[in-house]
Amino acid sequence: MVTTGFLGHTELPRTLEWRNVDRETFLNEIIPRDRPAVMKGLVAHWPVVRAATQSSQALYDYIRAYDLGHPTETFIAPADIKGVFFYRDDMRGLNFERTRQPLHATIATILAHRDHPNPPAIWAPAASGNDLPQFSRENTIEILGKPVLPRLWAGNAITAPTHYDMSDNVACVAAGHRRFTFFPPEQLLNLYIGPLDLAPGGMPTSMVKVSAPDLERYPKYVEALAAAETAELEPGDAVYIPSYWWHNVESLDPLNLLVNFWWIQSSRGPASPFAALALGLLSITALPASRREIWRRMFDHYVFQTGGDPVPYLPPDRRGMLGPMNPMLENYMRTQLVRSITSSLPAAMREQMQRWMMTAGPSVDSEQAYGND
Ligand SMILES: O=C(O)CCC(=O)C(=O)O
Repeated sequence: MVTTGFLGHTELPRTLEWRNVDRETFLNEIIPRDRPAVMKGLVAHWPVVRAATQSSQALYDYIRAYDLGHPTETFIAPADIKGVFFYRDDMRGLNFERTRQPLHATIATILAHRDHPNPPAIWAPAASGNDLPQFSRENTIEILGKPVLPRLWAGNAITAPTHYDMSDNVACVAAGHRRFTFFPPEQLLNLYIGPLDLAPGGMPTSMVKVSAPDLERYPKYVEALAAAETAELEPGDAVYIPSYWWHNVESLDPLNLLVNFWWIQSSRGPASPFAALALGLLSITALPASRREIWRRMFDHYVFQTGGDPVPYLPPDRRGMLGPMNPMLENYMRTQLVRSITSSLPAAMREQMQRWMMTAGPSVDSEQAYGND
């Protein structure tokens, strides 16, 4: 492995910092940059931060008092993964086991291993604030201008490998220290993304381990590093992570708690762009190059609208799916899509899938450990 002669991830330029951030500063200075921004002390007043600053036991007691006790997804792995929740070396799965237990039970397990020299890696990612309603009422941020459901991330010294989320994010450190490494969205090619349908936290993830990059295998990662920046947060600090920014997050203490707020600031359509990518892979990638090229132009014209309004010559109310969306049109398009993608399935499966997709569909939670909506 080559690891000399390049900037280590801890030596990168620092993410810009703000102090005393209020909603105006957030809206007028931070969001328009469309880059990560550290907001020092944004949540230093939070009851959970005060409890964590007092002691780990006080933090546990605080969470225990408010946790309704619903099981939440929890990842556990032996010490030899060195805290990095990742792919297995043979890529035939992930290097951890999943279980479900209440958040407070996970914190108790972490504390029980606290003085162990080689504890297992333990991580409860994205526990829902709905399972701790009083917590969610007491620890809020004003800068978003509306209530947003918090998610709690508790773990020992673990690493969330480099991934992006489709939601914007304000991530607040409640306990322990966290090091973020950020890469701009356009570094996609230099980050060597793993399989789109198998990723440690559900979202597309870089194959490069930030703490020990294999530059022989992933040489262009050096270019990603040249565009990267880093931030180390302490309890009470927060960081704004714009959607699609790749981030690797290292929890640095024996007990760490992050509370994040995923929200969507820009307008968006009623379906997921990620689903469009999957459908593109199903329908276009296998076509001959000349046909793919036709579709590339079709997408540029209709979807990306690189030439502006694709149908200025049609009256606005006669544009069908090229016009403004409304619930009837949206339902019609969904029905057509479901028919089209299920048509080649065996009858029983097709009927079951059509019933499922046209009624409830998967719940947001089951799809989105990492905000893949
Ligand atoms: O800090 C962590 O454990 C991961 C958090 C994260 O990936 C996020 O807030 O999007």
